[in-house]
Amino acid sequence: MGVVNVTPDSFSDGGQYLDPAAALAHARQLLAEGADVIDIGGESTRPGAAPVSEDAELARILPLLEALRDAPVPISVDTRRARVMREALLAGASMINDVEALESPGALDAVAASDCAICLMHKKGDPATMQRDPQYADVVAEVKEYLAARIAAAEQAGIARDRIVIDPGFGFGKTPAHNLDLLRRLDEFRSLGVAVAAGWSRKSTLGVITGKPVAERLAASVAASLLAAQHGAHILRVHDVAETKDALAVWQALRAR
Ligand code: 7PJ
Repeated sequence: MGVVNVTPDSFSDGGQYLDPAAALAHARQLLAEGADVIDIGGESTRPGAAPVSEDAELARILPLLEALRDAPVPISVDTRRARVMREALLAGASMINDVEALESPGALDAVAASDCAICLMHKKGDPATMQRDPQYADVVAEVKEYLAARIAAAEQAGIARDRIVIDPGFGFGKTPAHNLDLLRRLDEFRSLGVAVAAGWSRKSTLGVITGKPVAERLAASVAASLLAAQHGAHILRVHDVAETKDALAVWQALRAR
C-alpha cells in the first residue's frame, strides 16, 4: 500500500503533494513502482497535528480520487470522518483506512452502506497527546482485544469479515518498546481471522533506533516492513514502494524452492 498524503503537515512528506497535480504524479509514480493499493490521506494524524475541517479534507482528496478513477488498483482513503468516507466512496474509493477504527459518529454505517474494504487501526489517545507516556500492562493483549471488539462492532453493523483488515497502529500512543513488542508478536494478530496491515514507514521509532532524521529512514523503513511481512503482515503501508518491493522479492525468492 503506497501512501500519498495531500496535507501541508504530515511528518514525512507534508506539503510535498498538496498541489493536486503533484499528488497525482506521485500516485502514478507509486503505481508504476508496483503499489497494489494507493492510500490517500487529507488529514495528518501524526503526533501533535492540527485538526483540519471536513470541507478542507474533502477539497484535498476528491480531485485526486476523481483523477484516479481509472487506476488499475484499489484506492484507499485514510480518514476518520463519516461524511468524508461517504463522499470518498461515491468518488470511487474502494477502501477506507481509519486510524479510529470506525469509532466516530456514523462511520460504521457509512462503511456498512457500501461494499468497500475497511482497515481498522488501533490507537491509544488522540494525536495531540498520544505520545505523552503511553502505558500498557501487555500491549499485544490490549491492542488485540481492542481490534477484536472493533471487528465485532463492524460485523454487527453489517460489514462482512472478508472486507476487514486490522492494523496495530505502530506509533499511535506507543513507545519504541511497545512498537517492537507488537512487531515481535505481530503473528498473534492473525488469529483474529482477518488480514493484517502494518505501517512502519519512516516512523519515529526508526529514528530512535538509527539516530536518523525522517529523510534518512529509507533503509530502516524497508527493514521494518520486511520484518513485518516475515512476522505475518499481509499489507505493508509504505512511502517507498519500489525499495520495499525489492526487499520482499529477495525474501520471496529465498522461500520459493
Ligand atoms: C498509519 C496509518 C498506520 C494505518 C498513518 C504515517 C502516519 N494507517 N495512517 N496504519 N499511519 N492503517 O503516515 O506514518 O500505521 S499516518
